[in-house]
Amino acid sequence: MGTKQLETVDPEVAGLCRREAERQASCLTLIASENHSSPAVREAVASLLTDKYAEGYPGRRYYGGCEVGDEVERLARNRAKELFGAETANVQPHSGTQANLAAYLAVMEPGDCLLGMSLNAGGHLSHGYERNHTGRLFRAVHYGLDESTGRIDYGEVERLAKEHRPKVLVGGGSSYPRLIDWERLRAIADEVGAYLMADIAHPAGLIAGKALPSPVGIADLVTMTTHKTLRGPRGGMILSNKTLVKKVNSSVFPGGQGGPFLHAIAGKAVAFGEALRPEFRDYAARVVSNACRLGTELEARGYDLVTGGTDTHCLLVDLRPKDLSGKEAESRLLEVGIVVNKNLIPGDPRPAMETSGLRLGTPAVTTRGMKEGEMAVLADLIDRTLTGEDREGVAARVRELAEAFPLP
Ligand code: DSN
Repeated sequence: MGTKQLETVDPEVAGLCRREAERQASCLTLIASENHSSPAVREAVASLLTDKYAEGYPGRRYYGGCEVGDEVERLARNRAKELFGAETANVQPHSGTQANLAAYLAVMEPGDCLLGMSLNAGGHLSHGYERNHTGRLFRAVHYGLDESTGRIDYGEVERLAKEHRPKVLVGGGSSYPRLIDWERLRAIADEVGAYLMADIAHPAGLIAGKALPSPVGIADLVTMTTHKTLRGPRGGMILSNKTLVKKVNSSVFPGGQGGPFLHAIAGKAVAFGEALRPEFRDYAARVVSNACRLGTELEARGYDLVTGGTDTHCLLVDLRPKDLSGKEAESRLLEVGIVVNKNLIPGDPRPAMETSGLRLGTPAVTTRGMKEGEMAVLADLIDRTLTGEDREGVAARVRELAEAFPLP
Protein backbone atom coordinates (compact mmCIF):
# COMPACT_ATOMS: atom_id res chain seq x y z
CA MET A 1 0.00 0.00 0.00
CA GLY A 2 2.56 2.63 1.16
CA THR A 3 5.08 1.65 -1.50
CA LYS A 4 2.82 2.79 -4.33
CA GLN A 5 2.67 6.27 -2.80
CA LEU A 6 6.39 6.22 -2.27
CA GLU A 7 7.06 5.26 -5.90
CA THR A 8 5.01 8.25 -7.05
CA VAL A 9 6.11 10.84 -4.51
CA ASP A 10 9.76 9.90 -4.15
CA PRO A 11 10.99 7.35 -6.68
CA GLU A 12 14.55 7.86 -5.48
CA VAL A 13 13.85 6.69 -1.92
CA ALA A 14 11.43 4.04 -3.24
CA GLY A 15 14.21 2.68 -5.41
CA LEU A 16 16.57 2.47 -2.44
CA CYS A 17 13.94 0.68 -0.33
CA ARG A 18 13.36 -1.78 -3.18
CA ARG A 19 17.08 -2.40 -3.57
CA GLU A 20 17.44 -3.12 0.14
CA ALA A 21 14.50 -5.55 0.01
CA GLU A 22 16.13 -7.28 -2.97
CA ARG A 23 19.48 -7.40 -1.19
CA GLN A 24 17.98 -8.98 1.91
CA ALA A 25 15.99 -11.48 -0.16
CA SER A 26 18.90 -12.57 -2.35
CA CYS A 27 21.60 -12.76 0.35
CA LEU A 28 21.88 -14.98 3.41
CA THR A 29 22.35 -13.02 6.62
CA LEU A 30 24.58 -14.62 9.22
CA ILE A 31 25.07 -11.43 11.23
CA ALA A 32 24.28 -12.54 14.78
CA SER A 33 22.51 -9.30 15.71
CA GLU A 34 20.20 -9.18 12.68
CA ASN A 35 16.90 -10.86 11.93
CA HIS A 36 13.89 -10.55 9.60
CA SER A 37 10.84 -9.01 11.29
CA SER A 38 7.36 -10.18 10.29
CA PRO A 39 5.18 -8.20 7.86
CA ALA A 40 2.79 -7.59 10.82
CA VAL A 41 5.57 -5.95 12.84
CA ARG A 42 6.54 -3.79 9.85
CA GLU A 43 2.93 -2.79 9.22
CA ALA A 44 2.58 -1.56 12.81
CA VAL A 45 5.84 0.38 12.55
CA ALA A 46 4.63 2.03 9.33
CA SER A 47 1.30 3.06 10.95
CA LEU A 48 0.01 6.57 11.64
CA LEU A 49 1.11 6.21 15.26
CA THR A 50 4.37 7.73 13.98
CA ASP A 51 2.60 11.11 13.85
CA LYS A 52 1.58 11.25 17.51
CA TYR A 53 3.38 12.95 20.39
CA ALA A 54 2.86 11.26 23.77
CA GLU A 55 5.50 12.52 26.18
CA GLY A 56 4.88 10.91 29.56
CA TYR A 57 3.40 7.53 30.35
CA PRO A 58 -0.08 6.00 29.86
CA GLY A 59 -2.65 8.03 31.83
CA ARG A 60 -0.10 10.85 32.45
CA ARG A 61 0.76 12.50 29.16
CA TYR A 62 1.69 16.05 28.30
CA TYR A 63 -0.50 16.05 25.15
CA GLY A 64 -4.15 15.52 24.36
CA GLY A 65 -5.32 12.76 22.04
CA CYS A 66 -3.20 10.00 23.57
CA GLU A 67 -6.06 7.56 24.32
CA VAL A 68 -5.03 5.11 21.61
CA GLY A 69 -1.32 5.60 22.33
CA ASP A 70 -2.02 4.76 25.99
CA GLU A 71 -3.63 1.49 24.98
CA VAL A 72 -0.77 0.64 22.64
CA GLU A 73 1.85 1.25 25.33
CA ARG A 74 -0.11 -0.63 28.03
CA LEU A 75 -0.54 -3.57 25.67
CA ALA A 76 3.18 -3.66 24.85
CA ARG A 77 4.12 -3.42 28.55
CA ASN A 78 1.69 -6.16 29.59
CA ARG A 79 2.84 -8.51 26.84
CA ALA A 80 6.49 -7.85 27.71
CA LYS A 81 5.84 -8.62 31.39
CA GLU A 82 4.03 -11.84 30.48
CA LEU A 83 6.70 -12.89 28.01
CA PHE A 84 9.60 -12.44 30.41
CA GLY A 85 7.79 -12.98 33.73
CA ALA A 86 8.90 -9.49 34.78
CA GLU A 87 7.34 -7.21 37.40
CA THR A 88 7.69 -4.09 35.27
CA ALA A 89 8.59 -3.16 31.70
CA ASN A 90 9.52 0.17 30.13
CA VAL A 91 9.04 -0.11 26.38
CA GLN A 92 10.04 3.45 25.47
CA PRO A 93 13.83 3.26 24.94
CA HIS A 94 14.60 4.00 21.31
CA SER A 95 17.57 1.61 21.29
CA GLY A 96 19.64 -0.73 23.41
CA THR A 97 22.24 1.94 24.08
CA GLN A 98 19.53 4.39 25.23
CA ALA A 99 18.09 1.65 27.43
CA ASN A 100 21.48 1.00 29.01
CA LEU A 101 22.22 4.65 29.68
CA ALA A 102 18.77 5.12 31.23
CA ALA A 103 19.19 2.00 33.37
CA TYR A 104 22.58 3.18 34.67
CA LEU A 105 21.31 6.67 35.46
CA ALA A 106 18.34 5.18 37.32
CA VAL A 107 20.72 3.88 39.98
CA MET A 108 24.06 5.70 39.51
CA GLU A 109 25.40 9.24 39.63
CA PRO A 110 28.06 10.49 37.21
CA GLY A 111 31.47 9.47 38.53
CA ASP A 112 30.20 6.22 40.07
CA CYS A 113 31.94 2.98 39.14
CA LEU A 114 30.58 0.60 36.51
CA LEU A 115 32.05 -2.89 35.99
CA GLY A 116 31.33 -4.58 32.66
CA MET A 117 32.87 -6.74 29.96
CA SER A 118 35.40 -4.88 27.81
CA LEU A 119 34.51 -4.04 24.23
CA ASN A 120 37.49 -6.01 22.91
CA ALA A 121 36.33 -9.10 24.79
CA GLY A 122 32.85 -8.83 23.25
CA GLY A 123 31.11 -6.38 25.60
CA HIS A 124 29.38 -3.34 24.15
CA LEU A 125 30.10 0.36 23.60
CA SER A 126 27.44 1.16 26.19
CA HIS A 127 29.19 -0.91 28.86
CA GLY A 128 31.55 1.94 29.60
CA TYR A 129 33.71 2.17 26.45
CA GLU A 130 35.92 5.25 26.86
CA ARG A 131 34.55 7.07 23.79
CA ASN A 132 30.92 6.25 24.60
CA HIS A 133 28.97 8.58 26.91
CA THR A 134 28.79 5.71 29.42
CA GLY A 135 32.59 5.66 29.59
CA ARG A 136 32.78 9.43 29.96
CA LEU A 137 30.06 9.67 32.61
CA PHE A 138 31.06 6.76 34.80
CA ARG A 139 34.32 5.37 36.12
CA ALA A 140 34.31 2.24 34.00
CA VAL A 141 36.32 -0.85 34.91
CA HIS A 142 36.34 -3.85 32.60
CA TYR A 143 36.74 -7.59 32.87
CA GLY A 144 38.02 -9.56 29.89
CA LEU A 145 37.90 -13.23 28.99
CA ASP A 146 40.20 -16.05 29.94
CA GLU A 147 42.33 -16.18 26.78
CA SER A 148 42.91 -19.92 27.07
CA THR A 149 39.18 -20.79 27.24
CA GLY A 150 37.50 -17.72 25.71
CA ARG A 151 35.10 -17.76 28.67
CA ILE A 152 34.30 -15.27 31.41
CA ASP A 153 36.69 -15.69 34.32
CA TYR A 154 34.26 -15.18 37.22
CA GLY A 155 37.22 -15.13 39.62
CA GLU A 156 38.53 -12.05 37.80
CA VAL A 157 35.09 -10.42 37.89
CA GLU A 158 34.96 -11.01 41.65
CA ARG A 159 38.46 -9.69 42.18
CA LEU A 160 37.75 -6.51 40.20
CA ALA A 161 34.42 -6.05 41.98
CA LYS A 162 36.10 -6.28 45.39
CA GLU A 163 38.88 -3.90 44.33
CA HIS A 164 36.70 -1.24 42.68
CA ARG A 165 33.35 -1.62 44.52
CA PRO A 166 31.19 -0.82 41.44
CA LYS A 167 27.70 0.58 41.84
CA VAL A 168 26.57 -1.49 38.86
CA LEU A 169 27.89 -4.83 37.63
CA VAL A 170 26.93 -5.53 34.00
CA GLY A 171 26.64 -8.97 32.45
CA GLY A 172 26.07 -9.58 28.75
CA GLY A 173 27.82 -8.86 25.48
CA SER A 174 27.72 -8.85 21.71
CA SER A 175 29.82 -11.83 20.76
CA TYR A 176 29.87 -14.14 23.77
CA PRO A 177 28.71 -17.57 22.55
CA ARG A 178 28.29 -19.18 25.96
CA LEU A 179 25.71 -19.08 28.74
CA ILE A 180 26.25 -16.43 31.37
CA ASP A 181 26.08 -17.59 34.96
CA TRP A 182 23.59 -15.01 36.25
CA GLU A 183 23.49 -16.52 39.74
CA ARG A 184 27.26 -16.20 40.00
CA LEU A 185 27.16 -12.55 38.89
CA ARG A 186 24.34 -11.94 41.40
CA ALA A 187 26.46 -13.37 44.20
CA ILE A 188 29.42 -11.14 43.19
CA ALA A 189 27.18 -8.07 43.02
CA ASP A 190 25.75 -8.89 46.46
CA GLU A 191 29.23 -9.27 47.94
CA VAL A 192 30.05 -5.65 47.07
CA GLY A 193 26.57 -4.13 47.33
CA ALA A 194 26.26 -3.49 43.55
CA TYR A 195 23.18 -3.52 41.38
CA LEU A 196 23.27 -6.30 38.79
CA MET A 197 22.31 -5.34 35.26
CA ALA A 198 21.79 -8.02 32.61
CA ASP A 199 22.11 -6.74 29.05
CA ILE A 200 20.33 -9.47 27.07
CA ALA A 201 20.20 -7.58 23.77
CA HIS A 202 21.54 -10.59 21.88
CA PRO A 203 19.77 -13.55 23.51
CA ALA A 204 16.46 -11.79 24.40
CA GLY A 205 14.43 -13.90 21.95
CA LEU A 206 16.13 -17.11 23.07
CA ILE A 207 15.31 -16.26 26.69
CA ALA A 208 11.72 -15.32 25.78
CA GLY A 209 11.44 -18.61 23.87
CA LYS A 210 12.79 -20.55 26.89
CA ALA A 211 15.82 -21.84 25.01
CA LEU A 212 18.22 -20.15 27.46
CA PRO A 213 18.02 -19.43 31.22
CA SER A 214 16.63 -16.04 32.16
CA PRO A 215 18.23 -13.38 34.38
CA VAL A 216 14.78 -11.90 35.11
CA GLY A 217 14.22 -12.09 38.86
CA ILE A 218 17.98 -12.45 39.43
CA ALA A 219 19.24 -9.14 38.00
CA ASP A 220 17.87 -5.81 39.28
CA LEU A 221 17.74 -4.40 35.77
CA VAL A 222 17.40 -6.28 32.48
CA THR A 223 17.96 -4.32 29.29
CA MET A 224 17.61 -5.47 25.71
CA THR A 225 17.01 -4.57 22.11
CA THR A 226 13.84 -5.80 20.46
CA HIS A 227 15.16 -6.43 16.95
CA LYS A 228 17.74 -9.18 17.32
CA THR A 229 16.69 -12.71 18.34
CA LEU A 230 13.42 -11.21 19.63
CA ARG A 231 12.56 -10.42 15.99
CA GLY A 232 10.68 -7.19 16.59
CA PRO A 233 11.19 -3.63 15.38
CA ARG A 234 14.40 -1.72 16.05
CA GLY A 235 14.24 -0.50 19.65
CA GLY A 236 15.04 -1.09 23.31
CA MET A 237 13.36 -2.10 26.56
CA ILE A 238 14.11 -2.20 30.31
CA LEU A 239 12.65 -4.77 32.70
CA SER A 240 12.92 -4.12 36.41
CA ASN A 241 11.00 -4.52 39.62
CA LYS A 242 8.54 -2.58 41.75
CA THR A 243 11.34 -1.10 43.86
CA LEU A 244 13.16 0.44 40.88
CA VAL A 245 10.35 1.13 38.44
CA LYS A 246 9.87 4.82 39.31
CA LYS A 247 13.58 5.53 38.98
CA VAL A 248 13.76 3.64 35.68
CA ASN A 249 10.73 5.38 34.25
CA SER A 250 11.93 8.87 35.11
CA SER A 251 15.40 8.04 33.83
CA VAL A 252 13.94 7.11 30.42
CA PHE A 253 11.53 10.07 30.38
CA PRO A 254 12.22 12.89 31.06
CA GLY A 255 15.81 11.80 31.81
CA GLY A 256 17.03 10.68 28.43
CA GLN A 257 14.24 10.90 25.90
CA GLY A 258 11.34 13.09 24.86
CA GLY A 259 8.33 11.67 23.06
CA PRO A 260 8.12 7.89 22.77
CA PHE A 261 7.95 6.35 19.29
CA LEU A 262 4.40 4.99 19.50
CA HIS A 263 4.70 3.33 16.08
CA ALA A 264 7.77 1.41 17.29
CA ILE A 265 5.99 0.53 20.54
CA ALA A 266 3.09 -0.86 18.48
CA GLY A 267 5.64 -2.95 16.55
CA LYS A 268 7.10 -4.16 19.86
CA ALA A 269 3.59 -5.17 21.03
CA VAL A 270 3.13 -7.21 17.83
CA ALA A 271 6.52 -8.89 18.23
CA PHE A 272 5.84 -9.74 21.89
CA GLY A 273 2.48 -11.20 20.84
CA GLU A 274 4.25 -13.32 18.23
CA ALA A 275 6.87 -14.43 20.77
CA LEU A 276 4.12 -15.51 23.19
CA ARG A 277 2.91 -18.09 20.66
CA PRO A 278 4.13 -21.69 20.99
CA GLU A 279 5.78 -21.56 17.54
CA PHE A 280 8.27 -19.02 18.88
CA ARG A 281 9.63 -21.59 21.35
CA ASP A 282 10.32 -23.89 18.40
CA TYR A 283 12.03 -21.01 16.64
CA ALA A 284 14.25 -20.19 19.64
CA ALA A 285 15.25 -23.84 20.09
CA ARG A 286 16.04 -24.14 16.38
CA VAL A 287 18.20 -20.99 16.37
CA VAL A 288 20.39 -22.66 19.00
CA SER A 289 20.45 -26.13 17.41
CA ASN A 290 21.27 -24.55 14.04
CA ALA A 291 24.16 -22.58 15.59
CA CYS A 292 25.51 -25.74 17.25
CA ARG A 293 25.30 -27.65 13.96
CA LEU A 294 26.91 -24.84 11.96
CA GLY A 295 29.73 -24.91 14.52
CA THR A 296 30.31 -28.67 14.38
CA GLU A 297 30.24 -28.59 10.57
CA LEU A 298 32.82 -25.81 10.51
CA GLU A 299 35.00 -27.64 13.01
CA ALA A 300 34.81 -30.72 10.81
CA ARG A 301 36.26 -28.55 8.03
CA GLY A 302 39.21 -27.48 10.20
CA TYR A 303 37.91 -24.21 11.68
CA ASP A 304 38.63 -23.26 15.30
CA LEU A 305 35.74 -21.95 17.34
CA VAL A 306 36.40 -19.70 20.32
CA THR A 307 35.26 -21.70 23.42
CA GLY A 308 35.00 -24.77 21.15
CA GLY A 309 31.36 -24.14 20.22
CA THR A 310 28.24 -22.32 21.33
CA ASP A 311 25.28 -22.48 23.70
CA THR A 312 23.49 -19.67 21.91
CA HIS A 313 22.74 -18.20 18.48
CA CYS A 314 26.27 -17.08 17.71
CA LEU A 315 29.67 -18.53 16.92
CA LEU A 316 33.05 -16.88 17.00
CA VAL A 317 35.45 -18.36 14.46
CA ASP A 318 39.18 -17.96 15.05
CA LEU A 319 40.68 -17.59 11.57
CA ARG A 320 44.32 -17.54 12.64
CA PRO A 321 44.95 -21.19 11.70
CA LYS A 322 43.59 -20.35 8.22
CA ASP A 323 45.97 -17.39 7.93
CA LEU A 324 43.09 -15.10 7.02
CA SER A 325 41.90 -11.85 8.60
CA GLY A 326 38.26 -11.29 9.56
CA LYS A 327 38.16 -8.36 7.15
CA GLU A 328 39.25 -10.48 4.20
CA ALA A 329 36.88 -13.30 5.13
CA GLU A 330 33.93 -10.89 5.50
CA SER A 331 34.61 -9.40 2.09
CA ARG A 332 35.02 -12.78 0.34
CA LEU A 333 31.77 -14.04 1.84
CA LEU A 334 29.92 -10.87 0.86
CA GLU A 335 30.95 -11.42 -2.75
CA VAL A 336 29.03 -14.73 -2.80
CA GLY A 337 26.01 -13.32 -0.93
CA ILE A 338 26.75 -14.49 2.61
CA VAL A 339 26.64 -11.49 4.95
CA VAL A 340 28.73 -11.73 8.13
CA ASN A 341 30.86 -9.46 10.29
CA LYS A 342 34.50 -9.53 11.22
CA ASN A 343 35.02 -9.72 14.99
CA LEU A 344 37.85 -9.53 17.47
CA ILE A 345 38.72 -12.77 19.21
CA PRO A 346 40.15 -12.96 22.76
CA GLY A 347 43.74 -11.64 22.69
CA ASP A 348 43.39 -10.66 19.02
CA PRO A 349 46.72 -9.46 17.60
CA ARG A 350 44.95 -7.49 14.82
CA PRO A 351 43.09 -4.16 15.19
CA ALA A 352 39.27 -3.97 15.33
CA MET A 353 38.92 -2.90 11.69
CA GLU A 354 40.81 -6.02 10.60
CA THR A 355 40.41 -8.71 13.31
CA SER A 356 41.31 -12.41 13.34
CA GLY A 357 37.77 -13.62 13.77
CA LEU A 358 34.33 -13.87 12.25
CA ARG A 359 31.08 -13.74 14.17
CA LEU A 360 28.32 -15.90 12.71
CA GLY A 361 24.71 -16.12 13.89
CA THR A 362 21.67 -18.17 12.94
CA PRO A 363 18.62 -15.99 13.91
CA ALA A 364 17.92 -14.66 10.40
CA VAL A 365 18.39 -17.87 8.40
CA THR A 366 16.31 -19.75 10.98
CA THR A 367 13.50 -17.21 10.50
CA ARG A 368 13.67 -18.10 6.78
CA GLY A 369 12.96 -21.72 7.75
CA MET A 370 16.42 -23.26 7.54
CA LYS A 371 17.15 -26.33 9.63
CA GLU A 372 20.26 -28.32 10.53
CA GLY A 373 20.60 -29.84 7.05
CA GLU A 374 21.00 -26.34 5.58
CA MET A 375 23.60 -25.52 8.24
CA ALA A 376 25.80 -28.29 6.83
CA VAL A 377 25.36 -26.80 3.36
CA LEU A 378 26.18 -23.32 4.65
CA ALA A 379 29.34 -24.55 6.38
CA ASP A 380 30.42 -26.11 3.10
CA LEU A 381 29.71 -22.90 1.18
CA ILE A 382 31.59 -20.79 3.75
CA ASP A 383 34.57 -23.13 3.60
CA ARG A 384 34.63 -23.20 -0.20
CA THR A 385 34.46 -19.40 -0.28
CA LEU A 386 37.25 -18.92 2.24
CA THR A 387 39.49 -21.41 0.48
CA GLY A 388 38.81 -19.60 -2.80
CA GLU A 389 37.15 -22.57 -4.50
CA ASP A 390 34.57 -22.16 -7.32
CA ARG A 391 33.28 -18.71 -6.35
CA GLU A 392 30.65 -18.61 -9.10
CA GLY A 393 29.29 -22.02 -8.18
CA VAL A 394 29.04 -21.00 -4.51
CA ALA A 395 27.29 -17.72 -5.37
CA ALA A 396 24.76 -19.60 -7.52
CA ARG A 397 24.06 -22.06 -4.68
CA VAL A 398 23.57 -19.12 -2.25
CA ARG A 399 21.02 -17.58 -4.64
CA GLU A 400 19.20 -20.92 -4.92
CA LEU A 401 19.03 -21.25 -1.13
CA ALA A 402 17.80 -17.67 -0.76
CA GLU A 403 15.02 -18.38 -3.27
CA ALA A 404 14.07 -21.66 -1.59
CA PHE A 405 13.87 -19.93 1.83
CA PRO A 406 12.17 -16.59 1.20
CA LEU A 407 11.92 -13.70 3.66
CA PRO A 408 8.79 -13.70 5.85
N1 DSN B 1 25.73 -3.71 16.96
C1 DSN B 1 25.22 -4.79 17.75
C2 DSN B 1 25.82 -6.09 17.38
O1 DSN B 1 26.07 -6.29 16.21
O2 DSN B 1 26.03 -6.93 18.24
C3 DSN B 1 25.32 -4.51 19.19
O3 DSN B 1 24.69 -3.31 19.45
